[in-house]
Amino acid sequence: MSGRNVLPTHYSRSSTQFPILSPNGRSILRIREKYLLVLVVIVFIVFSVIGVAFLPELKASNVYKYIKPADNLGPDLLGLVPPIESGHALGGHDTHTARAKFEDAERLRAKISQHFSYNLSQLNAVLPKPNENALPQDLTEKHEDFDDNWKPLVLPNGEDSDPEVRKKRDFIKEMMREAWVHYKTYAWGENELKPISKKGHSAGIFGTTKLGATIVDGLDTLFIMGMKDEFKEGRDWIQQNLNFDEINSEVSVFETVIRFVGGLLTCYAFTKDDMFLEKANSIAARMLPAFNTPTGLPHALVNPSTGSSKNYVWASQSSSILSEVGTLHLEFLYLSDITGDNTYKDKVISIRHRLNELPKPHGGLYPNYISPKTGQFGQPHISVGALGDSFYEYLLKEWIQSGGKDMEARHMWDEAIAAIDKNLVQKSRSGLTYIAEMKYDRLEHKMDHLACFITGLIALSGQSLDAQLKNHYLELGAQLSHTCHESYARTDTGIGPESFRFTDNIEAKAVRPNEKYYIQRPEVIEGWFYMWRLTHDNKYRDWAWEATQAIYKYCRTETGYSGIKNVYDVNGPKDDVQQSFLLAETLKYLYLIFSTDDLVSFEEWVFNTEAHPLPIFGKNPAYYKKSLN
Ligand code: DMJ
Repeated sequence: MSGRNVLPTHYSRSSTQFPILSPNGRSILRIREKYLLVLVVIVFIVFSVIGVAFLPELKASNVYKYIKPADNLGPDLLGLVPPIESGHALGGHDTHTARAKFEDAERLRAKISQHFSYNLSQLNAVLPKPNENALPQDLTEKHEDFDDNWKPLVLPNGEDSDPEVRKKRDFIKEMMREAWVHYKTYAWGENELKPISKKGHSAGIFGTTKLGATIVDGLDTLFIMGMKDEFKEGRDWIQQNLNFDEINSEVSVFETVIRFVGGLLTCYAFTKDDMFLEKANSIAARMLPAFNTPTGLPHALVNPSTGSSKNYVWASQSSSILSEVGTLHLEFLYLSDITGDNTYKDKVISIRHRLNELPKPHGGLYPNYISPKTGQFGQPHISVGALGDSFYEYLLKEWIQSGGKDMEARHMWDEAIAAIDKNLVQKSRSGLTYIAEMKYDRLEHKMDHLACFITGLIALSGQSLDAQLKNHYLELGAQLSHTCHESYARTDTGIGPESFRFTDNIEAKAVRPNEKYYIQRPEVIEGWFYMWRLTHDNKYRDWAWEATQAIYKYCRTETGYSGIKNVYDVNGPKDDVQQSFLLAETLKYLYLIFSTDDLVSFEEWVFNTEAHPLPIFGKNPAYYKKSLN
């Protein structure tokens, strides 16, 4: 068949009827019409280009700006339509018209609701477009209310009105006192205590020097608990002894920042004692050589005295670790903002921009390894537990710390949580919700104790979203908290293991011998702390109390607290280490669960990953600018 007969005959009209094509496919437009048509097309193209390029409301970058007001459109519109009951009030000479008017209004209201209910909730979840300039160069400059006249903090006592709750809180305070006294007796100035051997202990992360890690890490907890004498002896030790300048062994940049710099900054914010700020500043300065890499992504270890730095030999391809490069921000931002020295802030903001710009698996997941040479992700291992955890944590907390201004951080958090929710959140056979890990796109059905921190933060982040997402994240946080509790409840000691798995036969239980230990980690309790503050559901206090008793029963020795090697064995061996984060985090979160919410309130404070509360910009007078001498 020839082309001539392919087209149906109705295309073969006379020219007077504006034919487009002749049966042989050739144009039969008249020359004048052709010009006219071409002109119309050109005008259309020119206007489109001008519109997109120059009219602000058509710019792609402004779509967010217009989505945001749009999220109020429905409620605003509905607000303009008075409720039907108001029709009665109109009455008067034209009740009938008024009634009809309000019936119309009611129909409109119903229609809008029906039409918008889904879309509105989606739009409400869309936050303004992240913008690199969204984080002001210096937050404190924009703050007019707070100045050097802020007063050292007088903490509320936080006592609950219920005497039973007060008793439990006192019990936890007594555990803190014991941990402190035994450390003081047997290991004062050492990093940690070996409670059974009755001597000092130092993990590799602290190098070979005695840095008093337990003192620095535990000090703000003493302050919160009102243990003034102990606080004073710790403060004096720091003043006289804490000095990183001469340390000639490698220390962990991440651990130093979260425990030492973080702990000192909190003590400064609590007390306004310049000594704390000066120490924090000089220790942070000793970490800076680790950032001298081709990309500015820091190495894991630095020698504070020589400035040489390197990564762990065990890290895949000598990479840096996601949770380590991504968990310096709260401390460095606060330090820069209050001292006016932007060195620290520039480093961490540049890390975050870099991570933000990288293509991410599944649209918002971040592999655990990243090369400081190339800035590219390494092995595609993804985890909300070990190696990944606090990177995610700090995205949300940076946004909180900035008083809601740091939209880049918020956007990255929202994207990450959506991707975690979609790709990693799983249900076990019996319906337990958990977060799996991912390796080369395959799920590993294991959840670390470390990952349980995220339960509360997911719920917390939903608070600023629309009702649908708020409920979803609150529910997800609650379900995950429940699973983390199950990992405790399904052991013989009532304490949860380092990691737990989900198989056809096992749920929320450790499988391998090297997953069964407990080293006084806080994350499960930390999750309950957030859930308690958000819901005031007593089950979180009940769970926290069960955990307190279990830790007391199985970790306590005559001379301090120890980790245990097997949570499924009530007579199992102890590991003979009292971790500094027992004092910094675990006992602090427990104590706060049994306190009123105004003791270190969420309005003014954001907890760093080591549970050191840092001030929130614009909300807390301790976020102000100060010049160091
Ligand atoms: C702490 O040092 C911090 O919570 C860190 O983010 C993770 N590991 C320990 C406690 O488990």
